[in-house]
Amino acid sequence: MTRIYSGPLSMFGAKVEIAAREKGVPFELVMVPFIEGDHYEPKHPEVLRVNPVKQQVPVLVDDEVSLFDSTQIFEYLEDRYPSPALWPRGIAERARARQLEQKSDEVFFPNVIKLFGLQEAMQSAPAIAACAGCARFYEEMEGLLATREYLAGPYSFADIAFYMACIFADRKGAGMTDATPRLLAWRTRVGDRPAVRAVVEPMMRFLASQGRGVPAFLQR
Ligand SMILES: N[C@@H](CCC(=O)N[C@@H](CS)C(=O)NCC(=O)O)C(=O)O
Repeated sequence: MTRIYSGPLSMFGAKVEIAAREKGVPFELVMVPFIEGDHYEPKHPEVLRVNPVKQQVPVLVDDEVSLFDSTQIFEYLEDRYPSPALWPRGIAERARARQLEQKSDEVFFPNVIKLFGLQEAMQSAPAIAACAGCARFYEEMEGLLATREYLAGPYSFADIAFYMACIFADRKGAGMTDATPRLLAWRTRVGDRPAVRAVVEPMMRFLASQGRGVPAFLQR
């Protein structure tokens, strides 16, 4: 049985869980301990075994492989469970989709990470710059959606990654607005998928149980 180690507020773990659900992979979800200050402590022994230097979730373990990093795990899931495909078919389309998935994590999301530490200083120059970085990225995605329903054409890992990043951006004060109507419609389309709801709803319940804000668009 495949095991996915994640955390109750891990956006990277949620990416992996959504992908596994989309592909119908039978898996056991192990939620690692989570403490105040949003740290995952004490580290789970399997996380330490598989990811000893970074000590981060998500981690995936099955009979054959043990992996860390959500993007690496996406690649494994696609190879191991090719259907339904979550990368487009053509080589060029796949390359573009992979780049989008990586940009979501490494171009868009770093703005959100900056905002984590600036919640009491949202009018400061670095917070304004981070929000502007998010807004620029939303505009770029809005442009892509002029000709397609999903970021890379068919629904893909790129949508999963960016949807989760958008939830955290919204929580931290850099949510999308009416300036990007196609992106708002995309968010509804992705958020309505059963695999996405199955992962996001418990995460929002966890936030609510802690008295923490749930993005307005997820308050069903
Ligand atoms: N690039 C990694 C990032 C993973 C990551 O940042 N994980 C966070 C939780 S979302 C973590 O485990 N942090 C360690 C901690 O908070 O103690 C991935 O895509 O999986």
